[in-house]
Amino acid sequence: MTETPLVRLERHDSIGVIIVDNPPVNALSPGVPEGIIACLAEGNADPAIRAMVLIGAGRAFIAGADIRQFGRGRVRPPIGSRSHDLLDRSEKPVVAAIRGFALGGGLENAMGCNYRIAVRGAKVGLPEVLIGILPGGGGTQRLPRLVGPKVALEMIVSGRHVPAEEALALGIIDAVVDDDADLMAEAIAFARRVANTRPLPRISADDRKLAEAKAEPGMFDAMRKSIARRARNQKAPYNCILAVEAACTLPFAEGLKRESELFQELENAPEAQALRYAFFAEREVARVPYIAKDTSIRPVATAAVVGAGTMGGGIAMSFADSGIPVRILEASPDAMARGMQRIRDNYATSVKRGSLAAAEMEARLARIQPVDTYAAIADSDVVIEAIFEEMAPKKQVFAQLDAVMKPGALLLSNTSALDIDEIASATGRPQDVAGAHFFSPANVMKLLEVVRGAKTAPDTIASVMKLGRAIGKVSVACGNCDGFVANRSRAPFNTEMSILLEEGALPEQVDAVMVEFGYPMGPFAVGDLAGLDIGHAGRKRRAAADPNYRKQPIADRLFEMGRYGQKTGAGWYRYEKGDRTPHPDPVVAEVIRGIAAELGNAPRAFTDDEILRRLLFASVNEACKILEEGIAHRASDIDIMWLHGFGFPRYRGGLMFWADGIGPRAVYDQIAAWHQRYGARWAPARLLRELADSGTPFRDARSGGAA
Ligand code: T1G
Repeated sequence: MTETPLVRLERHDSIGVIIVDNPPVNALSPGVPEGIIACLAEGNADPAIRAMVLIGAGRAFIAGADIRQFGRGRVRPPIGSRSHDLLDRSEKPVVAAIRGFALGGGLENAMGCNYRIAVRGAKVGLPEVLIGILPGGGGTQRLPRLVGPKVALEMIVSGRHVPAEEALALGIIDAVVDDDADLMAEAIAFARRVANTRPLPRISADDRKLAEAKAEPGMFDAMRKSIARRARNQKAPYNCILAVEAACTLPFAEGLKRESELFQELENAPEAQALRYAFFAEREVARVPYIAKDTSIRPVATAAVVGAGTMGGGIAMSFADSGIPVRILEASPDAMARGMQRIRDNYATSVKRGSLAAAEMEARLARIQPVDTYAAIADSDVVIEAIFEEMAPKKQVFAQLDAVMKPGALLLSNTSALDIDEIASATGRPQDVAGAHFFSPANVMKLLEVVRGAKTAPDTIASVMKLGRAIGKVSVACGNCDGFVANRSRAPFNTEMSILLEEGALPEQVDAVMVEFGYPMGPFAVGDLAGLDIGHAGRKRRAAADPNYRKQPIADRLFEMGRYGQKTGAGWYRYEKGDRTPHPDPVVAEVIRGIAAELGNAPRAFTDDEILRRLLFASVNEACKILEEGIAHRASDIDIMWLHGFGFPRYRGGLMFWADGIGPRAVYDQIAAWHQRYGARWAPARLLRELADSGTPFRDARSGGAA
């Protein structure tokens, strides 16, 4: 059977339609740019063709360059001979017809055309910065000419997708047609109308909008200043700015050369390698080994949450934000009132910030219905228990749910660590029970840890994975153990933080190391935000359940002193009234000095590298244990959890990807040395030893052992 060509030219009377057909998203894989060039040449050479359309088959226009080709030593075609270069020199008019998305090289090819039309639901953008590179196909030179350098800067440095209506208003596209219109017919009609237009509009030949940069030369430095915090340690965002600046200072052809130089600096840099890894790892999480592709998914049209506390309210908001009506069950009227007020306040804050329209806030609130009986939630498709972290009350809730919920309802617990099997044992339908662990604040954090119990049915997990994506989360499936994957892999990091202080390190030094590494906030500052009282209550519960649980004397001392963090004006740090800026506090240093002395630890200096490796290697070692026990399916799943659950800097790929930069052998040797010095908590995982001996990268480690 003949293969469908990646690109073909169809003749519709005097209009040539160039169709890109490279499922699933018409990426510019090898052969696609060549196909566009060949069809364009054929159309220009055919006297019967007066104008052309460039369109994508399936659900997309073109999703951009094929990201899988990067970093493989690919040969980039010379400037002037790329598809967008040739489109820009076509004798006959070319109309880009956009559905779905035109992203990266997709939009760059569209901007090489003379005109662009799109369906209303389409989106366009230059998201290259999100994978550590920059628009390398003329995008940094054409977009500033199309919309002005200021808007171009914002679009290219943010990488955001722009809806068609906004793109029309900005001048990126020339017309919008209804989603249910026949896009090809509309584009052919548009091409007919412009077939005789001469001279043809060519973005590269129109510098008028660049004058904006002369009127506001400070826009580039202002952009550099505005991204300084979130672009820490990264190069791509700054090269994006330089490329747009070049568009405003160099002739077009020179600008293309400068763009190419700036692109070359990025493609194989560690930042781009890490961001490409994260892009594909985020898609790999959806592949759960025990779930067959054709597994039926239980539809979720209505939801319910049990518990109107911080987590329950945030979970309810996640459903309401995604258009799913949700009932929130809380027995205590006071608790319900507080819970509903907290939800309203959360939305009001977004409205005040301008990120949510007031009408949308009301629409979302209308989707959240407070109820006070189990009967009122019985017909919900899914229910998520989000009461406090104690097993007995959770089992009571699940016994009640078992008694009232309709058959096939998904019965989920938001527990962050407790045994899913024991919770399921409170019901007669363990196959419908799973963990759905949200991260606080639940309406903001994207990670959803989907925990399978011994009797959880595969289709239950498949349904919860899809439900997570439907409410804007990144769903990651894992097995059942104390702390599951995210918190269990993070626990040794927290232990090591405490021990470093017991050895005399100060919170501000540890936090400075982690912020310099790329975290938005240091772990001790985060502790002050979350509340030392919350941490203390958690440690008390764990100590009651586990006699070997290691106490944290310094944190406990601060709690006893009433230092709960920001909420009391002092915790690990001191805070000025009404200001959330953490200030090192000599009182804390004194507590640390005293306890370190009590423990017999002589004062010593700590290098930043020791602090960083003590914290992260502890978690890498635990991640290896989690993998060898089969609790996580693959190392990259753990990385996605760290990116979306703990704010690990995305441009470092994730915990395990970062460790590969040091290498399993070096990590093993260091952990083995700390095992000699500190004892059992640093015993190297079996899998770590195997990876070190075999030279297998951490990122290739799979459930049950090495790749
Ligand atoms: N290259 C290769 N594969 C891609 C791809 C791409 N650009 N985009 C998507 N895929 C795969 C993806 O891995 C998945 O594979 C499947 O397609 C469906 O994707 C010169 C240098 C387009 C908005 O950064 O943002 O152009 O898992 O699950 O949710 O200046 O994919 O099925 O095996 O994400 O509907 C710039 C990246 C490239 C766009 C669709 N373009 N893609 O989202 O589906 S660099 C991008 C996306 C560039 C030029 C530069 C999204 C999407 P699998 P999906 P989706």
